[in-house]
Amino acid sequence: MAAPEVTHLPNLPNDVEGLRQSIRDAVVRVVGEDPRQATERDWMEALAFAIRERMVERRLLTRRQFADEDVKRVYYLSMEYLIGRMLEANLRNMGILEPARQAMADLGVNLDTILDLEDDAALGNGGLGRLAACILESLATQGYPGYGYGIRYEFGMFRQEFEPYHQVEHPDNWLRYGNPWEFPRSDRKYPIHFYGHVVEHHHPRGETRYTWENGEEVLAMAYDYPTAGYGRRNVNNLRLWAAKATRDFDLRYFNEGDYIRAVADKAESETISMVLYPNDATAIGKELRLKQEYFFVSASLQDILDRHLALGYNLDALPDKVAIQLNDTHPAIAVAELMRLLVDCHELSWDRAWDLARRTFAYTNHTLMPEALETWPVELMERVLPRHMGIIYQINHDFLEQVRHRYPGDNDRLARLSIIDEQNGRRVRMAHLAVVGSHRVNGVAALHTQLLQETLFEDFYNLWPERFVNVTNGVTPRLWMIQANPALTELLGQRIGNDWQYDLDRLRALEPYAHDADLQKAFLDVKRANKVRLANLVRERTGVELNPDVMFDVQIKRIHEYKRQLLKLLHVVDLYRRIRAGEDVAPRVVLFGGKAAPGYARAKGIIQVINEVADIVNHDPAVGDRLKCVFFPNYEVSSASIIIPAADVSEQISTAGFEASGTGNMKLALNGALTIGTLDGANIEIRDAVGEESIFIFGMTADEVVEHRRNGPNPEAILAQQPNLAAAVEMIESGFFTCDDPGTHGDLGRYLRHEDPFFVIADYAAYTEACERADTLYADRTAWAEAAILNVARMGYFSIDRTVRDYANQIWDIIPEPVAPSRTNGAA
Ligand code: C3B
Repeated sequence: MAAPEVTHLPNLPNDVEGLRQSIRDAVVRVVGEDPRQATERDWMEALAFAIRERMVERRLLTRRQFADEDVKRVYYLSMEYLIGRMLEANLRNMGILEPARQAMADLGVNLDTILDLEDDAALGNGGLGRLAACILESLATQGYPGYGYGIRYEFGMFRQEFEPYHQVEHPDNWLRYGNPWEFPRSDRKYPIHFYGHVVEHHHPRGETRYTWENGEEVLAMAYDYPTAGYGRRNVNNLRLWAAKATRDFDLRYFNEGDYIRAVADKAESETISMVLYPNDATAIGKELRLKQEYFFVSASLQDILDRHLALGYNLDALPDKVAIQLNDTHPAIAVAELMRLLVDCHELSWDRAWDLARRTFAYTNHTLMPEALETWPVELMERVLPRHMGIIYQINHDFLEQVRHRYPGDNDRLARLSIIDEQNGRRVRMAHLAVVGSHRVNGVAALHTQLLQETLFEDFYNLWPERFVNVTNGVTPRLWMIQANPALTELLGQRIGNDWQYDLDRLRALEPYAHDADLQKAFLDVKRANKVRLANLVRERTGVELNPDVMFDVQIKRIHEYKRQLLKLLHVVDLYRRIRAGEDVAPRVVLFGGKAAPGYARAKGIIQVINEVADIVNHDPAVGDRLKCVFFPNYEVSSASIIIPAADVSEQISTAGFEASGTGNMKLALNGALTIGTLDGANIEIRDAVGEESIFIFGMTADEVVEHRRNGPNPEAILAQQPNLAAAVEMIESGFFTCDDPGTHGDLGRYLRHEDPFFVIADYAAYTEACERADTLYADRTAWAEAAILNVARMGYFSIDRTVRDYANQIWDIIPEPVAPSRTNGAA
């Protein structure tokens, strides 16, 4: 045992005086600047260091308690974490936001100015990455022993600019000034192998053993990001891996005297963690991507096994002490890697290892889109990960044996279920590997899980119905209400107290006041103030003036054909034409935000045409305040938290059957926006929760979409019957909105008239009818306020805390372990 003074933790004070002291000291000791000359950025860093020393203290207390209590831990493996800014969130969750504000003021610094200096940590594309960030925050808030693993990308999601109409991508150099939140762990490094070949060792009595030889080696080094729970002392950890060259990478070239080549090779091996692939819901199929996936999975599993053994557990206890969640198929190679570690490195028998692996893993599917389903050519897998290819063959062999016994002679079924797709040039189906290697598979909304069972995983569902569960997504109220919408948070506090911050179902206490005229007025005042805040930001970013007294109609999400930004755009063009023709239309601001994958030409074309239409509409004196159209540039977490509280209407208009869940729909509804939506993803559950009168549902159902496709859609026939829609399409394709080449939009016209793969034309009439219902309600301010208040009151189910409890109870079998106050050495 070490002496008490060695094991003692510092116990830093959290009052204004103590914080001021820490911040002032940090300017000198950490930033290395004279407080007399410190810049705002120096103060920001000093503040971050003062917070992080408090976070790490609680992190260590949390870790000690988890070890003492023998807890089961969950590890969340995700290629993406879309965290956003950390300073304010950490201050809030640590419970020191207000004392820190005062301490900074005492030092002559305005906290809000400082908060605005921070870059977003954008290590994700969209919904999937943001969900991962919400889940980590909730795990800590509810006191669950839960850890994230991912990649420390040097460049996150690209920064989007318009030049002037089309999207241009700029690198997101988010680490350029260093990062005060991370703890580099130079002692936590694991070797990661690629390429080489497998050698078999036959043992006369016993199983054949395999070694993976030669090839290349890269090191994965850990960077830790403490994650604080709100209103609790628990601080969990997000561990991100960075690639580092091994020391002997260069021997060969150094010996040959080729110094430059040797150093260039070092840089090459470090590219693994260099950049996030900016693709949302499309598989990339590049060798570097496979290497990224394996890199972080292998490092994470080695680390998990190390910790498990260091805590004194044996490997047979793995499923009792460890749950591993695969966030989509991106980490699915984990199934083969854990087998390799258990069988080749720890010398377990194959059958024992397989039993442990399957009971440890669970897999979340986030999409049914065929182009998002990852498959790797067998040839590529054999070259990059030869041992894993062998393991996958063995897993597949054992699995298909089982299927053969269950369905003798059904070869079609075998081919459909096989982990290897023999039809398309032999490919490894990662989703199949994930399902076979997991004890639970979940979809992310009720409809999505149902469709998984009926379509993508139908054969698996028939085989193992007990493996399939639904866990509907959620969002964290700490970021998406308390931080994003302080004015509504304040109002809620006055009316119903603050319990909802921990238990979002308590928002229901608002329901009885929905017709209260005072509350309605206060609610509308809050919304208006939030619209003014957004209008200021829009003016700053785009120069466009918005009138906060008209409806703000918002569609913010990745640009994708199935999400149907074109449907909203046709509505804008239709309204514009009618205004020019002297018709009286309800005034609105239409705001789009979102990025297109750089290689997704159709999505980039959609951005361009929206920008072109916006430019004409916003400058036409005949229009004035009746219609404004804005494409908000570089939509990210920090701008989402300004846009969402200002929305009156939330556009959730994907083609039914395509949006797995959506989470923006939840954030907007929670902030009092009314949804115009299809019966898709979680919209259905939102409708069930808020009631028909607080949502504008329209369009084909998922079944009708299938039916419509089967009948052979005919957009031209529909256009012939809808003169307004036909006129809008014509206006676009005729080049009305483009200044340079009028032919540029001819292609878009052809696309809508002849292809229309996501049924924008077929759903248009129903869509505009839903918009008109919204306009009518909006004109009645009392009725609108009531509906919006009820909407807020009934969104409790969509808290990420409920989502995380569902995972904990149905999948992980873990329980909360709140850190006891006594453990904090008496600290508040
Ligand atoms: C998204 C889906 O498109 C959303 O419907 C869903 O709400 C979120 O995941 C979270 O579950 N998704 C994504 O952002 N990236 C993918 N590769 C696949 C799905």
